Formats: sequence, structure tokens, C-alpha cells
Amino acid sequence: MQTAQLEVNEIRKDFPILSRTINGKPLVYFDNAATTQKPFSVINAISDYYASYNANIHRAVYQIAEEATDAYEMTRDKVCKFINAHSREEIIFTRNATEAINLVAYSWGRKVIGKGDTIILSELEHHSNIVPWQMLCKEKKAKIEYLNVDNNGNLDLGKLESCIQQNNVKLISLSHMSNALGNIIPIESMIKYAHSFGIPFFVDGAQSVPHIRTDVTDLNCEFLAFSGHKMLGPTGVGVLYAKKEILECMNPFIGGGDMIKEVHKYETTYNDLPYKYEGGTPNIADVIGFSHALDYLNKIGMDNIRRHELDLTKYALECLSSLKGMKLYGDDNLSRRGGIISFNLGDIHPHDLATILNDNGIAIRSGHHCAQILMEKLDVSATSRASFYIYNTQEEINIFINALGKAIKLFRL
Ligand code: ALA
Repeated sequence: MQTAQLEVNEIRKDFPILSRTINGKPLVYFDNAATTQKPFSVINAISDYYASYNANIHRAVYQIAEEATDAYEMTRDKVCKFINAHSREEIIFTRNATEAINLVAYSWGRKVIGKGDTIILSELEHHSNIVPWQMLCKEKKAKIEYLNVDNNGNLDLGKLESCIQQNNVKLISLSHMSNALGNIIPIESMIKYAHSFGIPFFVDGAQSVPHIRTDVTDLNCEFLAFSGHKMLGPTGVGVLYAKKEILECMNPFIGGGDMIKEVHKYETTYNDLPYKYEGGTPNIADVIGFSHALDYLNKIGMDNIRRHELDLTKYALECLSSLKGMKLYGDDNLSRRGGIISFNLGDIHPHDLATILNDNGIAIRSGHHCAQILMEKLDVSATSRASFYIYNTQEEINIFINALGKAIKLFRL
């Protein structure tokens, strides 16, 4: 992996929010696993659309409608290239990764999953990669089997073989990177293994695609979901990648305008891919904004982003582990982690800790991180979570450690 040091000080100038102060202190934004900040290029692209060529897409022949259609469709081409899909027909815009998973559970799942079938998930999953499958399985009288994790959140891969042999497994759906712990799952080998039994594989890439180079042609997964807002883009834009032959066989998710070819009184024929899955006026402005987020990430380079986040994570873990009362969660092996650190400090409740950090200008997430099954497994109700991105620095980690030191004193740990 050829990597270059990020010019973080230059990068920071592109993000207006980073010059804000909170409680008189510079904002230290460490909640990037929840959503990332947006550069000027993304913000400006959205207002430029509304100011200069706001029109609906795919419908009209006048100039601004064509400009809007071109800009929207150009984003699809960029996404296709970004994840190295075979064709733009395999890229469906949704509201977020959650909607992409629900789309597959609804349109593919209701066709393929039947009574007694099994879907394999893991105890690491975000609620978005659990609840849609539970809803499907309840309706179809199918079942879910969970791959267990150990106390560091590492998957017990031994169970996979027996689970496949003992059940009629129709799908394996796993997040590539845990949103709660940052653990990275060996999906490359797991996809190959699943395929050796003819089982399709869904990758929840909400936390991985923004941080790790993702190549769906290499991975050969059937499905991949991710969200634009976790990778510098606006909220309200998600992506479903699915293999073309699968998308062709699925039923539509949302019925309405744009997803049809012809509508008659009692019958409708559906539009070609990818439009068949994009009923109604889409989120045009934000899809266009997302295109500029992809440009920004491409300019920096995904391998450089990964390197930067590993450096920050290594430094933060070293500093955190020297603090009194610190309990760190997640994989001990740095190369199997992303830039997410979950921890508890003595018996300070994570919400209290997050409040103290906020007093110092620092934004972290506290709570169950939409991963209650994992929290139960770790025997905690909540953790504090710091998560990094391209604009974060070692100096910010020092400010964070300093603030944690104040909390230690305040709570007399
Ligand atoms: N999935 C987002 C998170 O982990 C919201 O915070």
C-alpha cells in the first residue's frame, strides 16, 4: 500500500464547521461513525443546484432539467467507479444504508426466503442489519442464526460451518466494520466460503466504504449498502449495490413515477435498471452533493485515508490505555480495526462523560450505538465512542485525553 501523509491542516480549511467553537473551545469532532462533516465543495454544490438548475430529473426536455439529470446520473457513474461495480445499472440510490437493506429484505427477501429458511447475521450488527431481517423472517416463518463474538468483539467463525450444514441458509449479511467497536470482519474469505455453498452475501458497508477502499468486483458480494453522509456527503443519500442479474429478478420496492415503463388500468411494466428501484422524485440536490464528496475522497486517496486513521487510532489507543479506570473494547490487533474506539471510564456513565467532554468542545457518541445485542454480549448498557476521519489530528486527541483526565479527577477514580 503506497500512502502519503495527509495535509490535514489544508484539509481542515475546507470544512467550515471545524472553525466553530463550543463552550468557548474549538470544536473537536469525534463522532464520525454517526455522520461526517461536509466540505465547502459539497455544501456549495447543493446550493448551486437550487440556485442555478433546480428541476426534476428524467422527465423534461428543457435545459435545466437536462442539466439536473446529467448531474444526478453523473453521480451514479462516480459511485460505480468508486466501488468498482461492473455497471451503473447496479447502483441504486436510496435514502441511506438502512433503506438499502430494507429494499433487499423486501424485494429480494420476500421472493427468495421461505418457511424454515435461515439468514445468518452476527452479534456485532447494527440494528439496521437486524430488524429488516427479523421482520422478513417473522412474515415468512424463517429464522435468524447469529455468529457469536468474544469479549473483544471478534467473530467465532467456527460456528459458520456448522450453521451452514445444519440449516437451509439463504443469506449471510454482515457489517464489514462494526459501528460500535471498529472491528473489521474478514469478509473477503467469508464471501468465498459462503459462495462455496451457493449462499449469497450482503455486506453492510456503512462503516467500511467511507474508510477502506472497496472493490465489489474483487469481493464478489451479491449486495453492498452504504450511506453518503458518513463519507463527507449530505444526509438523505444511500447506495445499494447489487449484482445486475439479481436486480433484474427482484420486484420493485417503491411503486410510483419514474420506476415504470407503461401503466395501464390493471397492469404496469417496470422501468429498466436502475430506475425500477427509484420510484418518485429522488433526493436530487443531495445526490449531486454526494458526487463532490466522492471527488474529495478520490483526491485524497482511500489508502491515504486508511493510513491516517490507523495512525490516529494507534496513538489514541496508546494514550487511552494509560488512563486510570480505562476499559477499552474491540480487537487488540490494530490492522483489524477502523478509526473507532469504544470505551468506558471507571463507573462514569457514558452520557455523563460525553457531557463533560462537550463542556470541553469535544463531540463523541455515548449510548448503545444501535447495537444492543452487542452491548448485552459485552455486559454493558452503553459505551463512549470516539471515531475519526480525515480532518482529525493528534493534537485533538491530546485535548480529548486531557479532558478525560479532568473527568477522572472530578469523579475521583
Ligand atoms: N450508525 C450511526 C452510528 O453508529 C448512526 O452512530
